[in-house]
Amino acid sequence: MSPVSRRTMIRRGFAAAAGLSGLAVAERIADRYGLVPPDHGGIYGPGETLTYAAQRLLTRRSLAREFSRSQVSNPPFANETAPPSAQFTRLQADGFKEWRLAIDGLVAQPASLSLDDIKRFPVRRQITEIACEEGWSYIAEWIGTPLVDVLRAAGIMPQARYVVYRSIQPNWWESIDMADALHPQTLLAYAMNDGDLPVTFGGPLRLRVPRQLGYKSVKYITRLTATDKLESLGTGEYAWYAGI
Ligand SMILES: Nc1nc2c(c(=O)[nH]1)N[C@H]1C(S)=C(S)[C@@H](COP(=O)(O)O)O[C@H]1N2
Ligand SMILES: [Mo]
Repeated sequence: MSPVSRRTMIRRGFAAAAGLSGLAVAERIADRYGLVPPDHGGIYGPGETLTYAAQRLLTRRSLAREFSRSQVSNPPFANETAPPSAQFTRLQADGFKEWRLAIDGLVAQPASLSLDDIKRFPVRRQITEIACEEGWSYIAEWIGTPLVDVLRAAGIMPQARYVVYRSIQPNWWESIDMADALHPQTLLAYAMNDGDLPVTFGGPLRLRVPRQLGYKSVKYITRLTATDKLESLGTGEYAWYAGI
């Protein structure tokens, strides 16, 4: 080996090592400030940590863009979902009177809320864009209760770090951190564009998380669980943190 190429190799080695330790340092700092996302392991892990940490430092309180009424998409574009189950059809036949949202985990008062219970909380309306990771999006007005109000009423505990939310659709769930769970734009949405939330758009109840990609806005939700650690990341095809 000639001395030159050897020096080159050493330099490259240093560069690689510096790059790696840069990531390692970033990870340590992220960890200290609670900025490590739950999918930090694996080959995309360091990248996920940097994305999440950078977004959270910059955007913990930032707002998703809201639009004017004239910008609402007509017609909106619904993603395809699996056909609702027999259980869903039964609930639908009854006008969703028996629909319940369970709230459990790290809350002082676990609860089971009907849609009417949820509608008694403060109402917030917002016109935001929902963007699918596949590239399409639409703008709609969503009407519902800020998730934060329901969590506070249930006595969310300070140890809670995430809220897991599940759909009546089997094996469909996601989770968000407290920055999104307590964020004023995160809604338990039961209405859309001045009508009830249509089933194709997640009715009777959907979590709208407008600061993240569409797959975090789970349709037909029946259960919220506050937790300090995630046993599973969710439906899981994509990154856990999908901030936009
Ligand atoms: N229960 C449930 N929620 C879901 C989905 C689903 O298939 N089932 N699809 C997700 C995805 S990938 C996207 S992009 C949005 C699409 O929302 P839309 O149907 O209102 O367009 O819903 C999300 N929520
Ligand atoms: Mo999507």
